Amino acid sequence: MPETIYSLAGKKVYVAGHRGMVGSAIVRRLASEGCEILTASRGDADLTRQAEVEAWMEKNRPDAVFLAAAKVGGILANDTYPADFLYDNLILEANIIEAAHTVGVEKLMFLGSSCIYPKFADQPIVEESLLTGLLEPTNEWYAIAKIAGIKLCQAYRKQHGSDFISAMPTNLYGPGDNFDLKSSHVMPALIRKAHEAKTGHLPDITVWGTGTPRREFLHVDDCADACVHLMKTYSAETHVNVGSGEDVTILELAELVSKVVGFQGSISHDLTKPDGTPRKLMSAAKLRALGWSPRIGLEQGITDAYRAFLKGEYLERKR
Ligand code: GFB
Repeated sequence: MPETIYSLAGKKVYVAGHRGMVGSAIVRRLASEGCEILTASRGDADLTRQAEVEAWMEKNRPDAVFLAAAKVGGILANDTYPADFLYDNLILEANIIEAAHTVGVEKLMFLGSSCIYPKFADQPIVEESLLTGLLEPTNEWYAIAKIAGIKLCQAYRKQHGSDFISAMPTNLYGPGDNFDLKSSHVMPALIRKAHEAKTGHLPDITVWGTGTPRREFLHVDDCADACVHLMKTYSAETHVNVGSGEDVTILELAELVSKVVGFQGSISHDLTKPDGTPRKLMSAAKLRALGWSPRIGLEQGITDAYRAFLKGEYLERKR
């Protein structure tokens, strides 16, 4: 195990985005770190309003920050609301990073996404592929905002010596996911579709696109564990991929979800919906070398996500 260079014990740790799937998983994971967890509801501070973020940071003065707040969504939401995905994410990350610098936060982790990489990057995608080619058009707006977040962390490190680092999670799923069929990612959508087809005795479920794109998935509790690990052991300019190191086709995923849910019907396709990037398997080499690997396999993780869905542990968003 690599040495702890930043202990969270006894620190005031602000989790921005604590009500989201990733932020809430980080809050759960931090429970065993002996730190004081700080969260801000929308009423405490609207993260898109600079003055409110500054005032909240001045008042609460965290030692460390996990920047997991973001406007997120699946392929259709990204493609339909480009202004929201670009503006909201740019503004909230800029507000939090600048305010963190102003109040002297010791360490900050910015969370991005695997969509920052070029659409046709060599696979598995190494961290150095950033900015070497054109982005996938369905989510370039979100990707540009996330690339700006990485660059903000690098810029504050370069200009001010700030210990601000970035982690780039792959496609995440698990408790607290968004199961709204228009705005969700593929995993929660397929879980919901398979469940409703099973309970409604429907003959099939519909998969968007051709089913041939490949995606890598990581359970959100593994992601939270990796983020805490990096926060304690990593300090450098380069962002770090956070993934499982394995991918499946969307059709294979639909079959696995059907198996877990117990849906035995067939799978049809809606070819009016986009496929998006053909493949985005990130290299896990750097994170492995830093001493972390995932614990939750895909089938086990889907079983847990389905359990959470049945218990109503999810977010329902309009978009
Ligand atoms: O998860 P997803 O929406 O996002 O879609 P991306 C992944 C693949 O699953 C695409 C297909 O090829 C979709 O066409 N798919 C099949 C479905 N059925 C469905 C369905 O019912 N719902 C959804 N949503 N997809 C997102 C980016 O890209 O990934 C974000 O738009 C972010 O910016 C996120 O980076 C992690 O993997 O294509």
